[in-house]
Amino acid sequence: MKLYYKAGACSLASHIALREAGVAVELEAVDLVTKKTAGGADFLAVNPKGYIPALVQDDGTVLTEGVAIMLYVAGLAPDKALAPKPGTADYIKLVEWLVFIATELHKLSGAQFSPVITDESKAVTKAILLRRLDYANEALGKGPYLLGETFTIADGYLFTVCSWQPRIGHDLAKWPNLAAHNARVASRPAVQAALKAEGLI
Ligand SMILES: N[C@@H](CCC(=O)N[C@@H](CS)C(=O)NCC(=O)O)C(=O)O
Repeated sequence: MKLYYKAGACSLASHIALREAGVAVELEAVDLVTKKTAGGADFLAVNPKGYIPALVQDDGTVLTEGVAIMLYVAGLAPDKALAPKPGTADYIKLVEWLVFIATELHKLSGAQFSPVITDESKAVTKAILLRRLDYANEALGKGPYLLGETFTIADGYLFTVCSWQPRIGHDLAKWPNLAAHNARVASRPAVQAALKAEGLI
């Protein structure tokens, strides 16, 4: 399998899921401005949506959208319990977290990096983001993970979006539960391996 990624971007969550699942993966970086892959290919031919992550399966099938990729990867390694059994109340809770992280934390944080969004708009979305982070901090509580005792794909995703916060002027120390979660997830061997492979540590 091949994961198209950008170091430290949202694709890190898919990368963490793959490492946690123990799935062998080849990585290829993408320049998100030129839409060229590190190998010089046209990334738009892989994902016409032009964004990462994109996962190319061994049979050539291309899967996009981080949440879909993470759920797919969790399904490849049921023994790793990266997602609860589909249809259970815990599974729905997982989906609730994944959607919240994707549509609230990920997108509101991503807007802060945009070169085209005005400072005025950024200030508005930042205020909403701060409220969402307050909520995540409260709902997570002591955890240790979002669903309780067991690490799931949502934890790798929360870790990824929280790792961006200092770069947009948010000290994670403001949210002690998120800060503790971030450190806890960072210490996992699979996460260390993903960070190392992306050149982040
Ligand atoms: N809906 C997509 C969004 C992915 C996304 O926002 N990717 C960003 C990096 S974190 C990106 O590639 N942006 C470049 C672009 O949109 O042109 C998902 O959840 O996977």
